[in-house]
Amino acid sequence: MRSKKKWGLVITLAMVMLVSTACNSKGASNTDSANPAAGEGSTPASAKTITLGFSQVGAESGWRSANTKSIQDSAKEAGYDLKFSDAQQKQENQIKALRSFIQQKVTVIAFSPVVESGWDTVLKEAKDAGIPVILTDRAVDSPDKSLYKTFIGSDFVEEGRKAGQWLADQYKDTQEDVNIVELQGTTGSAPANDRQEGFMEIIGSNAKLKVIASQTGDFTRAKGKEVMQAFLKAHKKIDVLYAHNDDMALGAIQAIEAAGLKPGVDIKIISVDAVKDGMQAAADGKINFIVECNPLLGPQLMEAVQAVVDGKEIEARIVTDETTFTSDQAKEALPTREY
Ligand code: GYE
Repeated sequence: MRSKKKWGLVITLAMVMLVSTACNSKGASNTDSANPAAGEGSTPASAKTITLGFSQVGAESGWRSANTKSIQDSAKEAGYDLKFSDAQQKQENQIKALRSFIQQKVTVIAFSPVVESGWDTVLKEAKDAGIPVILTDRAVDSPDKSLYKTFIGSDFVEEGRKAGQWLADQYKDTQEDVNIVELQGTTGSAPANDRQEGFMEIIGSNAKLKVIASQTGDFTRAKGKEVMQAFLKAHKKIDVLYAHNDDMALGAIQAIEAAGLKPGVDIKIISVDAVKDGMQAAADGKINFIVECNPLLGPQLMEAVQAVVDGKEIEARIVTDETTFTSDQAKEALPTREY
């Protein structure tokens, strides 16, 4: 009995020693492989938690809410530590947010610039601090392309062209003037500038298509409604409304109905985005044509962040795929629409 016990103790001790050596060596090799730069006393960013500082424009539209959710969900899925900041549509707030990200030494900064101009100084500060910047959704007009790694987002000029093309096709045989009013997005923003440019480029070839009034509705429903009310007061004959986003079109629809007119019939409506509420209005025949603008940029952004951190080559421009919807197509697409 005694000797059996003794041998048992010896075996147990031997096993404990074996296991602990195995653990130690495993632990050591783990550390080494996870941190190839350990000997040099620094950990590469890819082995640490990536901190992503994201400065969002605001919460002005259905598009923006879907975009924010996409970024938050994808960052979580990628395991990144997301520092999210809402600029409430003010450039000064975005500049403050970017400076605070620089101070916090985040791994990567991404942002959707509210307007196109005025970014060079702060972008230079990020570059000097060695923090890579990725633009999403909206572009900047900085001539120095080395200030950011890539720009992920839609081709807004093309969106404007698609809107113009639909209109040009509808009225190609018109003998009468077609009076168009335009609700522009936020003044100075890339989508407002570009959606106007693309639209004018196409309709410019038919002299009957006339933009009789054009004003900003700041991409919001409330402003869209207010400006449309003013348009209706000032102009007797309005044939078409071109709104740079669904939310402004939805606000304008309220103003048109309040004036005793039928949206989609008395006044044809074209808008951009194709968010659920816009698609519903299209399915109801109140919006005649929507150009899609995809807000689900989160997965592409996280891929780009990883590539930048890993030091991989990255395309300077990543364009999102988009389509268009007539009323019938909107009706068909609505039940499976994600946002
Ligand atoms: O179309 C609008 C939003 O920048 C593409 O911003 C975005 C635009 C979008 O407020 O609804």
